Amino acid sequence: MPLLSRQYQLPADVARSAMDKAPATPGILHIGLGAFHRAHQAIYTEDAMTHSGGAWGIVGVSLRSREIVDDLKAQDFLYSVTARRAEGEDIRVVGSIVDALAASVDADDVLKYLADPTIRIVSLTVTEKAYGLDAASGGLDHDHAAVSHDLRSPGNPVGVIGYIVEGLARRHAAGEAPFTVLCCDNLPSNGDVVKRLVLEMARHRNEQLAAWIEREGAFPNTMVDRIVPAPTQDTLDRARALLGAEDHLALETESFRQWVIEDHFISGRPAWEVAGALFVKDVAPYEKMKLRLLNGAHSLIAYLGQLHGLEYVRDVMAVPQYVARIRSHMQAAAKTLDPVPGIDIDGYIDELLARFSSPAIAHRTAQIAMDGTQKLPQRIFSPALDTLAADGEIGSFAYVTALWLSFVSRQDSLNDPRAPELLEAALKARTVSDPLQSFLDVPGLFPDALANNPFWKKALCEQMATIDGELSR
Ligand code: CS2
Repeated sequence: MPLLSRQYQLPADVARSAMDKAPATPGILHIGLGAFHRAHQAIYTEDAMTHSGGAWGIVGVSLRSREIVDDLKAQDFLYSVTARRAEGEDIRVVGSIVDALAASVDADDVLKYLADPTIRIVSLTVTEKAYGLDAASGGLDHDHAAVSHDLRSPGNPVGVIGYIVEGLARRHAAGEAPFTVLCCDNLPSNGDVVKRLVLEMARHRNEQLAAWIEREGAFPNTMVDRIVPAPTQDTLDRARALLGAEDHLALETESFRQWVIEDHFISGRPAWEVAGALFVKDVAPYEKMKLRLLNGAHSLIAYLGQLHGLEYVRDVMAVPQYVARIRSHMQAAAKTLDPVPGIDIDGYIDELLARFSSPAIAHRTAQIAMDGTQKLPQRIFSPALDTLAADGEIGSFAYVTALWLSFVSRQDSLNDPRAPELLEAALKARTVSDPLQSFLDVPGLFPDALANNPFWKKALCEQMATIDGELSR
């Protein structure tokens, strides 16, 4: 079986715009080569270049995995994305990535690209936990391994913030303009968050660098959305059948995609709007809506699924009583939102329920259940605090949190950067008269305003009892 490459003759029914042109000149360096970027921004960028031109080829950097970089190189940086719907599927080959580097072995090349003024945008999808954000202070977490390394050794960074600061420092020293930093992770005010971390690390090196970044830099906020399950052997098998070639990087996704971006770029940007991106002055209402409705409901679905032995999101959506609960959770979360220009929230909720239910998408509840400590603050705790402040009904937020704690309590190992503390709290909870308190006592697990709120604790206790009842039935 041939490997997907520029030489390979694709079957006539596979969209191949990428392969008919020479690779674009690099203009973007993207850190985080996971499935989401390749099925979202890489496609918007390719479509923007196809319609409006521009030298916006993507240099992909992987901070951890070398395998993905080796696979991209072996396939001339090409890979396929299949958008799956109940009624059918569309496969296309994407070619907007033009180079790939593994930071663990190519650090010097990554830094050379970052210093090169032809790179005008540095975009990021590294997951919530990679930033080294201290949720309580909003600043850098000095205990985060990459943060503490990069504060000590700024010239040889290993973490995402360290790379950005070193790249900007080189631009500053050379008298060049900074690059725009475009965060595409599911964090509220993601651009503002990254800006604060970058400024803090830059200030640690020298005040002038920080002042220059603050004055000249740009960190637009964004809201990104596309459900992209981690690829499986089935994904690869189906791509092989459609392509007639091996594609070790094949992805499957839903056909829906959305991207809302603040239009603040220092040295231009691709015409992403021609590919459907929405440029706005203020992303905050869109971001809040997406994090609290889509991602919040996703966490609810994930822990329900994990506790009830349901492997995929669509399996949870096949149980009517769960769907009712998911809808009512989204309705509770919707009460905490600001008006979102151009969006009817009830319609948005219906659309989310349809997306989650799609039989064509195999999205593992285990995938979403990972990293709860990094996800629940913006998805569940923030709307819970807003609801408490408005004297509203917090039961649903307490229910999701109680599901998460029940899930944690039933695991021997966890995929979460705070796994040791969580597992220790779970162990302690088994032996004390007030089990919930062992979780509430873990420093920074909940915002103080929640951990110390008697109504929250009472609601959590009630929901824990409800869940124990549900699980013993
Ligand atoms: C999911 C997200 O894994 C998760 O936590 O909630 O990855 C979700 O699929 C995307 O944000 C959808 O845009």
